[in-house]
Amino acid sequence: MRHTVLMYNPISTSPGKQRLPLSLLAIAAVIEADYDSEIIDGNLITDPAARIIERAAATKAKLLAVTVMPGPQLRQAVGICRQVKAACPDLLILWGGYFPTQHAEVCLRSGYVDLCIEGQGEAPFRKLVDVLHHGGSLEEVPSLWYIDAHGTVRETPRALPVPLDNLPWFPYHRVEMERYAQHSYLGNRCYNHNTSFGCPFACNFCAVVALSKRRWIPESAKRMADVVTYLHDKHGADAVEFHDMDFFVSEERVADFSERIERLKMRWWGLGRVDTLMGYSDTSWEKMRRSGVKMIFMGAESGSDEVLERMNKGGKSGTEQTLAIVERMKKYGIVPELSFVLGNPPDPLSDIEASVNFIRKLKKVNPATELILYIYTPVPQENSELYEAAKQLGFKFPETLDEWANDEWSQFALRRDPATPWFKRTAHRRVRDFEAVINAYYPTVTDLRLQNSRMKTLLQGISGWRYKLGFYAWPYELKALQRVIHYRRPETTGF
Ligand code: B12
Repeated sequence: MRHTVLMYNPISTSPGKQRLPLSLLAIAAVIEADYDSEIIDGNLITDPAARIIERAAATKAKLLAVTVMPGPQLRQAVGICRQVKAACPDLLILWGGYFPTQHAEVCLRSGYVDLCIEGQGEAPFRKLVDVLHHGGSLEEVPSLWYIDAHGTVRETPRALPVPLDNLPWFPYHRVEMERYAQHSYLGNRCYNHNTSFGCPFACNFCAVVALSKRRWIPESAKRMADVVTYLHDKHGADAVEFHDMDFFVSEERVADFSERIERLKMRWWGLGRVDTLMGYSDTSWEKMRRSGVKMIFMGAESGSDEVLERMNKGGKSGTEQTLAIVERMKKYGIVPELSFVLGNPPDPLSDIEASVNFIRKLKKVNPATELILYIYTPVPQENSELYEAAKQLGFKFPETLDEWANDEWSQFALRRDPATPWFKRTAHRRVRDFEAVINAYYPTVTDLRLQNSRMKTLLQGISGWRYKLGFYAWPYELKALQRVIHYRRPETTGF
């Protein structure tokens, strides 16, 4: 008899914008040969608790595996898991992904999360499922957090990284593929995929470090191309978003992949580092262009080299490199999408000013550059200068899941107005006023409705004087207009 494992992807996005739940597909893949899995996606249904409770009774499942990242996902996961535990006390609830990797103990102390797996999930998950269904001890499961019979929180050693080519393909038949085809600036049927795990760098504002401990484990160019070809041929994909933490670490892999998929005439998007991409040869850029890359997301982070140093960006990062990459990408007609992490402790206003001036320079070099302005929110990391500064200024993470799920901490995770001790109203206003002006003067290319429209001309006309004079305060007219046309900021649908 095949046992069933239930899986739950809490809501993370607005209806109609859902992406394939890759985290769950990745772990479902490693049990597919011997177990059934059912993926319940909170982005597709209104009452996930009722569905989970009903499916637990029908399948007699022993385990509910939940993926959790901070923000809306965590908030829904808290409410739903508490409800499910009350209705099905014998169903073990396992959390994995970004949030439990960083805050496992808080999860276990909730009383309804029984187990957490940290880091790369496939190998520990397979082992855990076998132990639960066929016997064995939890101590044998790597990367696991649990509470032992004496009420002590236990953590087993991290699993060794598993090369992605050694893992099975995602079991796409476990989800309704049709419901995840997205219409976006990339294409009419855009799917998402993930081709590597981790990142070799240790930026101290980034949650990826805890997850992958500076390892980067890629899928081969051949397998990448095979998966993309499958999505194209079988599911009609005309575009792909790659959700890798760093898609571009290996130039050879990207160039090889680009050559392999050129014939498909698809469009794609991925995330990489400025310095890595500056190191790519013209030949590789040309191959990428021909293969259909339309936009590349990169962390510019700051307009101050001193702040970049404090962020431990590593490599050859620097503002000169960022200016050079936007210029280089202009030549290939590929849009640079740059994210900034503003408002760092202890002096948020000075780093905001440096970045505002730098962004103006970037836009002058390449007006198509897209901007995402995040506010620094700490992540737990050892030896992190920024986290240490934050703690000294009174920052402390919540100690219960209920606190994490309240309004204030849910807002924190969105990285727009985190209410950290050093980030005051004046700093918040400065960032959002500047954002209103720059978004009006240079509207995003990802909003299909704004392409060549009269609205775009209107926005630019009204904001022109402000942008030219550098006068950003009180842009009420722009904010009102942006509300009327439902201006879509890139980061509300991105990362
Ligand atoms: C896709 C994605 C989304 C999707 C949602 C996906 C979904 N599940 O429905 C969308 C676009 C909606 C989204 C939104 C947000 N996101 Co997001 N997102 C990502 C992204 C790019 C990829 C995640 C992914 O699918 N990877 C592929 C899979 C295969 O890898 P994985 O998730 O790591 O899973 C592996 C392990 O983690 C583990 N695992 C994961 N889940 C589970 C579960 C179990 C049971 C087990 C055993 C193991 C396990 O095993 C898997 C296989 O090894 C990551 C960055 C990144 N590249 O990782 C950010 C990221 C997770 N997001 C982040 C954030 C903060 C958000 C937001 C909350 C805020 C924001 N704008 O940034 C928003 C919410 C926006 C809103 N509308 O309110 C942050 C989290 C930061 C942190 N402190 O932890 C990240 C890390 C981005 C970043 N670099 O800062 N996101």
